[in-house]
Amino acid sequence: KVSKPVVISTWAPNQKANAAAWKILAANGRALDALEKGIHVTEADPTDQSVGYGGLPDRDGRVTVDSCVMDEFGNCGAVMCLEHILHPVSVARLVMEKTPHVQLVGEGALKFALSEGFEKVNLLTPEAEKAWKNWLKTSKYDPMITVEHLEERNRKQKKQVPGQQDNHDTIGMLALDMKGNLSGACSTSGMAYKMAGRVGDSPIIGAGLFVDNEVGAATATGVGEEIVRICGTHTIVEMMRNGLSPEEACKKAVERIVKRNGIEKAKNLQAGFIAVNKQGEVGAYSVIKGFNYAVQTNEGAYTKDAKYLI
Ligand code: SD4
Repeated sequence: KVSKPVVISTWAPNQKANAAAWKILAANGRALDALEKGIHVTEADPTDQSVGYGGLPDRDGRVTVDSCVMDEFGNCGAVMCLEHILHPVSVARLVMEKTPHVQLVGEGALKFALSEGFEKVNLLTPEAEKAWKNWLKTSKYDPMITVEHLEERNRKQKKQVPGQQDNHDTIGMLALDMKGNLSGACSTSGMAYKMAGRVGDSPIIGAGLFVDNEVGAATATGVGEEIVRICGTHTIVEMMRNGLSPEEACKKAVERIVKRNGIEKAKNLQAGFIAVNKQGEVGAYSVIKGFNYAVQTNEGAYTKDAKYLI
């Protein structure tokens, strides 16, 4: 039996994005339309410091955003290192729908967005600017750990570890619509205090997002470099094609990251995956404790802690 529609997002607070997507899914709308509306909620939310407005800047104080979409036909579009645009997911969609390309970066992406009528806005909130200025005091780039883990470690060490921050609230979102079609979308401001020009997994098809309408879809959050190195989401979709459940497939990708890094190093880095298959089954897995996700189905909305490997 197929459970549809279904929408799943990385991180529990993105339940609010699911709710916006659900309105479209429940009205027999297209998965891609639902995801775009859902992601808008998080992009506009100043309290999410890893996505769009309110996102933490790079080390030079610039908020640069990455986003991609992939639809049921295997079409895809992405923007990378885009500045001043509130809804990068919509620009990514237009790259897919209106250009002969799949990826636009930096200035070219901004030029395209402006030509499509997007307004130039300031994405740097006073809070994010303050956090950046505070970070400049140590300038220590340490994207490797989640707050929950850090707290646990601090409790053990009984001292503060300066310069570390929770970096992980990127929204990756997948939906199966009533017609049984799958799509996915992802949006992030990337790792806080990254080098200028740095792009992670989130706008990379096959790394931060992959959709195959015959099989399933997957998306990711966490340390993007690790996710790119194993082509995380493409790996997961291929695992599902070979018969693994979404959770088993996500676990396989996590295992590759841990194997590559070794357990000791992997203890200090987070990567989390979510997936949905053609039957509407969902699953997730992460490297370390602290990853959660939000799901909405006909049975209701819920959030859940992902299982983790180490
Ligand atoms: C990146 N994967 O740019 C993103 C970061 C992330 O929540 O997931 N933040 O590497």
